[in-house]
Amino acid sequence: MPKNRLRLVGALATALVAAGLTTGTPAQAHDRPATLAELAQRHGRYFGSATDNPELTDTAYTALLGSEFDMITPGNGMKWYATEPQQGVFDWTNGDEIVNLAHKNHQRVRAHTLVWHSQLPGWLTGREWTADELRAVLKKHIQTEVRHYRGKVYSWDVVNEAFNEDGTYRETLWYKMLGPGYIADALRWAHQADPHAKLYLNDYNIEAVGPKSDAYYQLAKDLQAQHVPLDGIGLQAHLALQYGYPTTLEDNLRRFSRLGLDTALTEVDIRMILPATEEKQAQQADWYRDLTKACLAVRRCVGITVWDYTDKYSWIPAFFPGQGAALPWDEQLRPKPAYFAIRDALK
Ligand code: 9MR
Repeated sequence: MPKNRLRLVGALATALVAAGLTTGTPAQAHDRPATLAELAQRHGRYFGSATDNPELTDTAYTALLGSEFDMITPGNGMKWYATEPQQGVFDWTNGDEIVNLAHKNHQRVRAHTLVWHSQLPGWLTGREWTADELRAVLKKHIQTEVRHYRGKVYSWDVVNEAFNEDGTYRETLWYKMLGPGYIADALRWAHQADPHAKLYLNDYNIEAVGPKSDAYYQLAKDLQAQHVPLDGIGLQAHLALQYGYPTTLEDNLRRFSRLGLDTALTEVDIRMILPATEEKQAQQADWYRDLTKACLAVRRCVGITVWDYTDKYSWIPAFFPGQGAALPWDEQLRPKPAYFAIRDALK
């Protein structure tokens, strides 16, 4: 290129940079809208998303996952079937992939989940155990997994979905063989393996005050009285427009706060019967706004996680045929009214 042409190109580049018109200039970085994570951080909260390993090849998806959120939950990668597929043989591939990605993006991890009745490997459910055998299997699983992720995750959902709707204990393999004490044992074992991880009990349909959330309230008090390490209660918040908004959510969060416990909305989605009309999307947006405000109103509600962020990867359509559109971004990764309502509430 002749010298004067070069000079002209140089001058043009300087002018563009001064006008903030090239990508990556400070002016433009300043103008980009704050992410949900940044908005939540102004309140001392996080805003998270679940994700799952098969989705991580979708680069448009991972771009938003890596930028908009500051907390990540593996939707499946840390569950028992994935992490201990044969007895005593541990596989960290899926969990590690998500933890490494999160850390690369400066995100923390809500780890999920150690003790559950679902997604257990065949070797565990396919035979009978004595109580002593089962207790040893459970302890080894918890301690090996928690030790593996020690120092790498913010929290653990130690026990998931332990109660029935009426507040009685769910008759899981664990409860039937070990009695209700399996919950305290699990918390103690997890605490030994990583004394810094926040330990949670996590369940759905406990957003409102009612028999099921009452059961957690009572259990939390009992565990505290026995000095069992418990840091928080996770309210999954898989809501559905057709069942109504849990109007006592804020009161419910507050009563757990008063026990000195953290709370979090851990698996938020708000499904609807399809088609997703404008009216239903507007109502959904109101609910997202309201639940965000409820968390912000209660000091110990530490953050909100959506159960993946886009309808493209939602679990809902497969589990509730004819329902869906539950998340703040649509299947094309375009933000929906719900996304703008969350921003609103965080501003
Ligand atoms: O998102 C998970 C989905 O991919 C699995 O197929 C499903 C199997 O039960 O589990 C989903 O996650 C669940 C979570 O682990 C616990 N709370 C309910 C969630 C939705 O089912």
